[in-house]
Amino acid sequence: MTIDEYLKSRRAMVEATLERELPPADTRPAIIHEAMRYAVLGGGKRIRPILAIAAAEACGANIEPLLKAFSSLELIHTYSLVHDDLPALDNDDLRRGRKTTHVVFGEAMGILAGDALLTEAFSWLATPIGGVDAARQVRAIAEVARAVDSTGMIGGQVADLEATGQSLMEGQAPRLSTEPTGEAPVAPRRHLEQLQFIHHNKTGKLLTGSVLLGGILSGADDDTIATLKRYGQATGLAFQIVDDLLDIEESAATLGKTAGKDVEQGKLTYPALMGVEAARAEAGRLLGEAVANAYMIKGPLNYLAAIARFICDRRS
Ligand code: GRG
Repeated sequence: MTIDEYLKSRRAMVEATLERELPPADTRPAIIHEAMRYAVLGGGKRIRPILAIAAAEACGANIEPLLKAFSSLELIHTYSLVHDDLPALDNDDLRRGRKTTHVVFGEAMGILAGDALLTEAFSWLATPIGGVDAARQVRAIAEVARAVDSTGMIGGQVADLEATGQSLMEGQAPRLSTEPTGEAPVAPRRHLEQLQFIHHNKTGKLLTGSVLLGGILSGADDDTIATLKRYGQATGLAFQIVDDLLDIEESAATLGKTAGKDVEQGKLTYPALMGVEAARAEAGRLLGEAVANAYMIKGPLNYLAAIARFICDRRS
């Protein structure tokens, strides 16, 4: 199976699970369930559940009974997108090639749909799974919770807001290496550290948590979990650097979301701090690290390396 066939088939499993398990749109009160379904079932690469599936398969698990737990990752991810697009945060009206949830359903419903998706996710995670003992499942749930709490994804988002405000206040909006001088910017050490903290927490922890969810629910041993964690961290950081590069290089039509926003908002990003070429090189180095760790897992079906490559080569 090629990586494209693999991604297509696993994405179909996730889509079917989301479609089946989300409350029907006419569940009372209908508007919140319509908004939840609109937000979740509107496209998206489904990378996080696919990473969990791939980790579980690399560990030799039968993924069928685990699909509901894995698909909960997409609910968490979608909630973060819905809230990030709200007027108080990014104030965006385009996501996954469609109007954002709050634009269609109103701001209050955007807030509540995000809240409901996060809660629904933990309900899916806590649903008993045949063949998985309760202690292992509790450990997996705690891992996902830590990935997105105030020391994880939310902490990363807060640090991002602080950094954006700070660079604007100091009149230090990062300078791009694509400016006419062609010179690569010199990244102050403080900014690089801050940027690593933001990316590690805001994006990296949920991606790593997805891989760990797959490993833990499969009953992987501690060494394998540690390898999966290194794979997830390298892949997660590479994912965000590529996202930063795509924001500069691609159009809104290709991305399905507003392009060029990072520069407009004076955001701390890898290309802004170190230049496009150095950012691309760093993504390549991280890809190497991810692939090396992926190959250390000797399961029967291992697409982890191919997924890391897909993440680095993607155009949206
Ligand atoms: C809870 C408000 C709030 C924010 C948390 C994750 C996050 C922080 C905000 C979402 C917006 C953002 C730019 C996140 C960075 C991670 C990222 C590149 C998300 C896009 O993920 P993809 O490419 O999107 O997997 P699709 O649409 O394919 O699911």
